[in-house]
Amino acid sequence: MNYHILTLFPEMVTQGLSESILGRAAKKGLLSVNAVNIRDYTADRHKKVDDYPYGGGAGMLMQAQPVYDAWKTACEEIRSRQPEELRDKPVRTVYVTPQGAVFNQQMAKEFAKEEDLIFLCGHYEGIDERVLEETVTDYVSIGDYVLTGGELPAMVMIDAISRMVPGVLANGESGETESFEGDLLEYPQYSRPEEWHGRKVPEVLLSGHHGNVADWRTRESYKRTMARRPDLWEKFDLTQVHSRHDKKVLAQALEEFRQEQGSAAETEE
Ligand code: 6GU
Repeated sequence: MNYHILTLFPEMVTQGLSESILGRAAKKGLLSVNAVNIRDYTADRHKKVDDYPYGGGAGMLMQAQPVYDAWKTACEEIRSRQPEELRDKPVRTVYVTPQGAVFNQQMAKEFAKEEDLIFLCGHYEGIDERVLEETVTDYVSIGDYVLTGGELPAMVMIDAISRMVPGVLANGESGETESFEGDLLEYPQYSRPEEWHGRKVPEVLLSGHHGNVADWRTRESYKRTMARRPDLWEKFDLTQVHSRHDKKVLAQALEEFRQEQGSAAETEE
């Protein structure tokens, strides 16, 4: 995966993506991060990249020319490496904006299939609409709140996309979280010591009984999702629970959830 990030703050992006798992993946050649400074492409002799919006209003807009020339240069570099049959396919260009579709795990998986991705990061009050019309294929947000620029959201998306690229996660780690892929929350986990601040690790995890451990984890995932993310639980497809055994585990989780809700309500009284 080759990322091309068009930004006024290239160091922010390169610094943020050079550590930990993504840094290791870059060293292995599984991904590359090409941060392009939009200011390097301005035709203005004072290196200006912004101007006032027509019609008035607060703030400044990024101008079309430098954005377009930075994008075109990235596209040409990508095209020069592509086989001829891909030349007609537009280069996937993501504009990170709170006005986009909200990013999720499914989108991370889809983007991970691309060989190259361009991220366009806005600043100030936005970017001249005309250059967006000519370059952007995907408008994507990371949630319903407003940030000062597109760099952090681009980094968030790049992190989520990269862990879905084969080989980026170490052996044993998997981008595919169990069989559910973001439908359910993860179960709680424990490491040594067996007792800490008077709190014991659940007995079943010390039992060595793999079947019971798996069932306990499934129940905890169900219960945690019911308690913390009722919106996710409502969408959870119960028809994917097939066997008699799996249905029993689900029924136990529902029962335990009801009991635990009951006792939590009592404590509040
Ligand atoms: Cl993608 N960009 C900006 N500037 N703010 C955001 C966002 C993106 N997603 C949520 N807030």
